[in-house]
Amino acid sequence: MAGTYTDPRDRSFIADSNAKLLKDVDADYAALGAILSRRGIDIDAVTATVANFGVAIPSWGVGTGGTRFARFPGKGEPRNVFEKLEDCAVIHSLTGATPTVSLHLPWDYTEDMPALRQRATALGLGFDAVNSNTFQDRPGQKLSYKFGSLTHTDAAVRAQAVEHNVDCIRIGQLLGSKALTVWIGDGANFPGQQHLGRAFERYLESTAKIYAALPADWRMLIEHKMYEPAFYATVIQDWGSSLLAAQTLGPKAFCLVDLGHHAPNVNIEMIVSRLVHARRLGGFHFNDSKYGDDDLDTGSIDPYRLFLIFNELVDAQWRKVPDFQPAHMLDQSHNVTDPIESLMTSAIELQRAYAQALLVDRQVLADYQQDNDALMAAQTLKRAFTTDVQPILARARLQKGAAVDPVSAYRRSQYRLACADQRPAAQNFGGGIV
Ligand code: LRH
Ligand code: MN
Ligand code: MN
Repeated sequence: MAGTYTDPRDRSFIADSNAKLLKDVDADYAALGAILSRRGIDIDAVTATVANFGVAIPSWGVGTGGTRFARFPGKGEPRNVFEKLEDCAVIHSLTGATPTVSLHLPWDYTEDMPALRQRATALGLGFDAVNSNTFQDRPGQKLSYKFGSLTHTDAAVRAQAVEHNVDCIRIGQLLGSKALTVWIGDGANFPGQQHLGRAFERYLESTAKIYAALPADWRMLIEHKMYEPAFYATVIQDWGSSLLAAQTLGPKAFCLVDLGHHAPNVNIEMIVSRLVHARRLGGFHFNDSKYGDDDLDTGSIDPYRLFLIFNELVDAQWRKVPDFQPAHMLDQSHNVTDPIESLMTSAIELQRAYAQALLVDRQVLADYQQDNDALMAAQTLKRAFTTDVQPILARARLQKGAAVDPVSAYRRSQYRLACADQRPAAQNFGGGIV
């Protein structure tokens, strides 16, 4: 294949890549089906549910990320939002799991948003939440966010930040988006720098103005983060502040959980459970981490934690929590891998955790919990987690016309090499560092 480029989105290319794997997929699926049926589980029902799962690709994730020290650009990176969409379409064609894109403004701003929407539709993509950005100054901006945005002491800076968020809603409407994600880096680097209470009050005052501009069928997703760039106190540092804000703002405000935004060892599945209880779980930024907001590939460090989060989500579905529709989005930074490969792998890891969580026998678990049988309750979760659900994932992809082995098919297509020819290196690529 060396030197030959094939469009990885081409149906016949995907079918051809799958052809030699079909026999194994069938055999593995039948074997797992038999195991699950002994546990009283209908494998086809699990496969159908997993096939329905979708996660949004962050537009900023398809370019190589970086750290505060350096960025090592990869060859053939997208240079603008249209090229980012092309990469997102590759990811979706090969995985069948990423039908939407989450944009970041102004990084992804283009004069012709309707054209962007048209291109997305042609590629079979839609738009999930739009993200506002008041954590950095853009060229030519009137007032600086150096000392904050929505919580700045100067009302004029706050007004500018509010206006940007309202603009994001307007742009999102042009794209068919239904949610605005607000993350601010506002906070303090020194004790005493900021009045902790007043800063939060200013946040509520500013976000109330953004909230007032939300269309009836929109949600506002409030994203908390413990620290960085504010290293002493961040205004929306935890799910408590986020929930307080959401409850103060009104029924269209929800909390967004970015997995990397907590102290090490924090029990994130418990936070998820509490937000489900409060009916304010708005969505996720999925990634993985070892230390802080590492933005590593989902499931690459602690897959059991990911499973336990999905266990809470499936439990909420099982208990029929009303109006339960959290947004699933990735938020990762790829420094040493091809971003397309990382994003495909991450989407699959989410499906894996979901499939495993669907295997938990919830009634049996509830009974062990009722009887305080700690060992068997834990084993009930472990049995689901240690089941190799790969055949379910492969079959779900096949059913959607996607690739059984997305990374192999992608490499075989030589897509990145073709991009390297067609996309000479850009000088400035926005995004992916935070
Ligand atoms: C902040 C964050 C937030 C930003 C993105 C680029 O750390 O998680 O979601 O919008 O990174
Ligand atoms: Mn995030
Ligand atoms: Mn982050």
